[in-house]
Amino acid sequence: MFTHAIVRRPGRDFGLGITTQGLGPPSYALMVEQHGAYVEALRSLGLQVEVLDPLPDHPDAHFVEDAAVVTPALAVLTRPGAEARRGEVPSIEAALARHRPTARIEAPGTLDGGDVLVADGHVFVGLSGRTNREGAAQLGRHLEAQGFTWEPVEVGAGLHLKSGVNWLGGGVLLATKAFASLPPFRPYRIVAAERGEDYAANTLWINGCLLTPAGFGGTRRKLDDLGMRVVELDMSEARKMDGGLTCLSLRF
Ligand code: CIR
Repeated sequence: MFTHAIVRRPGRDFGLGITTQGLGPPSYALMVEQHGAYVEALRSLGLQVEVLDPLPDHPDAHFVEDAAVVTPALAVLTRPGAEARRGEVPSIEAALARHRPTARIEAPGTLDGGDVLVADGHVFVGLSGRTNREGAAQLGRHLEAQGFTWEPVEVGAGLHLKSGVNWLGGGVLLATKAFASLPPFRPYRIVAAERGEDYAANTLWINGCLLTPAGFGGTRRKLDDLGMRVVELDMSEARKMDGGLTCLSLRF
């Protein structure tokens, strides 16, 4: 169960962040509204949410998940794969140091939190354009020291591992068709995102409830079949910047 979340309000310059989407320029006003609804959803599920201020000159800084990996006993500060995002880490470190001892990923390692999928005691670490083998291995040593097992997973398509596969609790993963067939995920029950609904794979489990992006009816029906409460959130503006529900918070 999660008790805390750290989020950051998007800055007015958030549209200057890195993106591969080509979905057009995002609206700041709409992003603020959608971010507010996200924070309210977390609070309604019992989380104490700490809201950080926008970080000047870091338009992707509200995607706080990429700057750290938080386990029950440790916060590992990352070394984000995109150089432009490395300046986000010190302010996340300051916020997390109030809750956990900290460790860090060191050069030449790179790691984005979006590549780290915790499935109970086992952790999948995506090797992507942002996370390299060295970064994954460094994180792996921290995880092993705390009793987790872990394994690397090649991220063939998409920005991060969690762009394509997420933990729904109870041994269930939600995955795009491309991720669903990968051997590391065979031991799990897999719910496949509906064709044409890959973005819905970025669904977030919070204390037995599923937060899922609005507008993906086929996948939504499959989530309803799991018998958990499902809450849809409009993610149109974060999506334009390659972001999703998982990357907007650090949960612990
Ligand atoms: C980036 O490219 O780094 C940001 N525009 C999006 C980061 C999304 N993070 C995530 O999925 N964990």
